[in-house]
Amino acid sequence: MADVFIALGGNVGDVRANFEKAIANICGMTQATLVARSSDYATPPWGDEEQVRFINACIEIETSLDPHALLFALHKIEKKFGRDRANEKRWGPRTLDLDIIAYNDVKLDKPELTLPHPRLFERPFVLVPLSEIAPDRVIAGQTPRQALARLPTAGIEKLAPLH
Ligand code: A4P
Ligand code: MG
Repeated sequence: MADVFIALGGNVGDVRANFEKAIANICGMTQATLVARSSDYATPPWGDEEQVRFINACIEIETSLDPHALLFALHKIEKKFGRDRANEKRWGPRTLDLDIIAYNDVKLDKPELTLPHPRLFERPFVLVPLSEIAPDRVIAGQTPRQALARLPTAGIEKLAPLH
C-alpha cells in the first residue's frame, strides 16, 4: 500500500460539495482508504490573481494503485466534476483540480507526472491544509511546517465543517 497526499482545489461552482463527492469518488475508484482529511480553506488566488478566491483542502489516502494509474483516475474524476482542460488557461478558474503532492517517497520527473509536486513548496494554499494533517512528514527533504514558516499566509481562512 502506498501513502499518498492529494491536494484539492477549485473556484467554480459548489466547490465544497464537490470536494465531498470527489473524495468519495477517489476512495471508490482507487480502492483507497481515507487516512486523513484537512479542513476546507478559502485562499486568495495564486498565479493569476484576477479571479475569485479558491477553496483548498488536502487528503491522505492509502492505495494500491501505482502513481500513473492514480493520476489517470484523478483526471477522470476532475472531468466528471466539469473540468474542461481544453478550454482553461494555466492557473485560471476551475471546478476541481486534483494534484498528487507526494506518493510514498517516490521521485519522478516527467511532464505528465512529477513527484513530489514541483510547486508544492511555493504554495501556501497547499501547505496550509497539508500542515494540518501531516506537519512533520518529510517531503523532498523538508516538512510542510518548515516550508510554510517561510511563506505569507495572509488571507487564508479556515472554514467551519459543512455538517
Ligand atoms: N502533472 C505533473 N505532475 C503532477 C502531479 N504531481 N499531480 C501534470 C497532478 N498532475 C501532475 O495539470 C497539468 C498537468 O500536470 C497534468 O496534465 C498532469 O499530467 P493542471 O492541473 O492542469 O495544472 P496547471 O493548471 O497547468 O498547473 P499547476 O501548476 O498544476 O497549477 P494548478 O495547481 O492546477 O493551478 N490559487 C489558489 N489559492 N488555490 C488553487 O487551488 N489553483 C490554481 C491552478 C491556480 N491558483 C490557485 C489554485
Ligand atoms: Mg494541477
